[in-house]
Amino acid sequence: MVLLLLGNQASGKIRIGDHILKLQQYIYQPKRMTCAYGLFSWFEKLRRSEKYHYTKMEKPTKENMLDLFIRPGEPCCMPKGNENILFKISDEKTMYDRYRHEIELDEERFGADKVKKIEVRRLSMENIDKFMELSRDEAFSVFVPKHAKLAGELTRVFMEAECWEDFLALAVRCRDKLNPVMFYYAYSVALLHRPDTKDLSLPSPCEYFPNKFVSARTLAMAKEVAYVMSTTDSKPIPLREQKQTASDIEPEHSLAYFREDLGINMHHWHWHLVYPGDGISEIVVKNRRGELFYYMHQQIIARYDFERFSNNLPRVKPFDNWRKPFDEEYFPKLDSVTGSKISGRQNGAVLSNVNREPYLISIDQLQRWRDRILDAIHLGFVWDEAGQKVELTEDEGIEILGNLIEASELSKNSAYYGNLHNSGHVAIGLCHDPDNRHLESIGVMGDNAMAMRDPIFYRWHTFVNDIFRQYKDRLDSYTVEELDHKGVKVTGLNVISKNYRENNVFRTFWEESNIDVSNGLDFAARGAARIRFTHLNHELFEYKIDIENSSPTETKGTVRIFMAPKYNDRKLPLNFAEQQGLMIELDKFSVVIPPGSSSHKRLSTESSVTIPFERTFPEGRKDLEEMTEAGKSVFNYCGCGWPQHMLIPKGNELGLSADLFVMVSNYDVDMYDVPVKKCCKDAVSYCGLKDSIYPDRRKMGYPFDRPPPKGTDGTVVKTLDNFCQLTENMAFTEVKIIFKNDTPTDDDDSEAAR
Ligand code: CUO
Repeated sequence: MVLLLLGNQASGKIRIGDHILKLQQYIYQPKRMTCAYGLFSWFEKLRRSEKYHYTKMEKPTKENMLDLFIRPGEPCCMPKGNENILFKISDEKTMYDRYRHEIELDEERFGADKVKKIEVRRLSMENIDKFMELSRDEAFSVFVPKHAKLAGELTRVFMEAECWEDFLALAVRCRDKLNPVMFYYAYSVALLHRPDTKDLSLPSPCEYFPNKFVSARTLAMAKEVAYVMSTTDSKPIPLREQKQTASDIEPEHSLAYFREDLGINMHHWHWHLVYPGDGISEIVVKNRRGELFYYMHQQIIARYDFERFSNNLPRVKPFDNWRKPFDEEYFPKLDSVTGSKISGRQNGAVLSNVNREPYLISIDQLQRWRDRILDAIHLGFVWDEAGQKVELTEDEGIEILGNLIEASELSKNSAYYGNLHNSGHVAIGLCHDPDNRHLESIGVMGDNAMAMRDPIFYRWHTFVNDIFRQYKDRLDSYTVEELDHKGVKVTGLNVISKNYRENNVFRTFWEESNIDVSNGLDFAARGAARIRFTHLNHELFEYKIDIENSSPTETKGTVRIFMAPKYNDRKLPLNFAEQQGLMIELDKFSVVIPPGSSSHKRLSTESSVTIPFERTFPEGRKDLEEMTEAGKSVFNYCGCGWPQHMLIPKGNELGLSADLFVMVSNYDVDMYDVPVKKCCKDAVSYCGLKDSIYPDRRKMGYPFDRPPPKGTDGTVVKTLDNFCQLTENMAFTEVKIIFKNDTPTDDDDSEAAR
């Protein structure tokens, strides 16, 4: 009979399953049950194998690698995305221990014609158990050396896969077994760095880990909307950063729009993916990596202080007394990827020794590391692991210190100088439960996608920046020759608002933008779930720089645009030394300067420090796309860069005064001729150029990274005006930043949500 059935099936006329089901119904009668049990089991196996016989398996495409980001908590055997993609490995029993039987039912649940099976290569991975040392529900932190090493090792495994198909096979094998945050960290780093995958544009982390960016309460509402609406045009759920984490009683909460901004936190997450501290050398060793660690974080602090002045708050104080209770509490209202609540920090909490595997940090040790680093700075050299002196030269010093203080794998001597910055993140992140007696996991300071939400992040990084500052203060000031571009004179600097047609005014305002987070809502219905973010933005503007070239031939220059507040929070004018530390870079680009007078224009959306608006908020604004080339090429950006909507600080309603500075330095001295490679593009100033050396030979922050030089009168310059008088290729102009406080109301919220 079986042969007959198989024969009919082979002819393609009869489905074997139909006959087997009839046989099963016959055999299920009680009297025949016992004797037929063996036969039934065999039939059942045959029936299940038939599904695979009838379902077409497809070969993966490289783009399928991005499908692994969809619903990271749902196993690979659950359909992913609009195409309902399922990843299959022939020995899948080793993959889905919990769902060994259930996964075979997938087609019955979703319909065989509605799923698309992607057949992934069978590839053994002998050391997978090693990566399972970190359980799935433990908090992963790249600031913890043991975690960073493990993630670095996993990245190495992914990097060494012979082709992207093998890489995909390994990733599918690991995805459902390993700690999800560690897996996605290592997977993303490898995707960004492998020659055969670096052209893929990674999804925004908010789309697959929305819990790191959106409050648990809002996500619960998003799940409800996804379940009820199940259409792509459901109304967005408002997330009001200004109301999300604290009330106005807390003065620091007035900065929440900056600290909790989606784009800023995504930038920080992405920066650490591009510059991991551990892993194989082709990932970690990057041109001027240590210096960029210093500069990118220095710019964050300068921008934060600018925002503080916008809100009548004083500059952030360094967190340098580690025995004193914290002044600022923070309660993030976020859940971890695995569902537990991310702990907050009470007012009066104190830093104490951390004694919970794998976190072991003593404050005495932190102090020793700090003192040894300061000794190195003031002696002018570090001791390397071989006991040799390595001089902190003008050229290499900042690079050595960046890697030493962070500390990355490139530290000259991690046994002696330790792991100061990373350990500080961990110790602060665990101050609420340093010995694990309450089984609370690490706070936001332990996660680089969330750390910038906490006010203490800025105090910690101000402390770190002050160490770098001590090194910079020991260097010579720039000479006139080092600042000048002979024959080049800046004769005019204006900024023109495109819509208002007014000079030297930046206009800022609140704006609302949506993101669909449904790809990150594990085990929820498959409808769209759009969250509406309220964020700062500014009117599109254009710089106009007038230059006079007195030489008879054309020349090239590097235009460097910075801005600093003019007055402090008490409305007192800032001197040059103070303004130097507050200068935020707005743009840097090269120009060809013909002989005589010329005018050069540059749009705000072309900034070298930002990634396009649409990269943060993919729904984007169509009118912007029409206006700019940057908008059109948005998907050529890899994702690292300051968000365009946060380029200009908030200012205030009366107009915050600031100094806009421009320098046209000598391109022949500044720039390497860097070949532009065909791949996605990051914001160069804060992220470097992918696969290339950093495209500026000057030190990062030039010309404001050294002590103030002597002015034309022979005394140290005291004002920006004195400084600009040193050479003709520098100029500044006073600008106002006017903020329009048009906050959407609660009524708008409720209407939008329902
Ligand atoms: Cu980016 Cu402390 O390194 O945050």
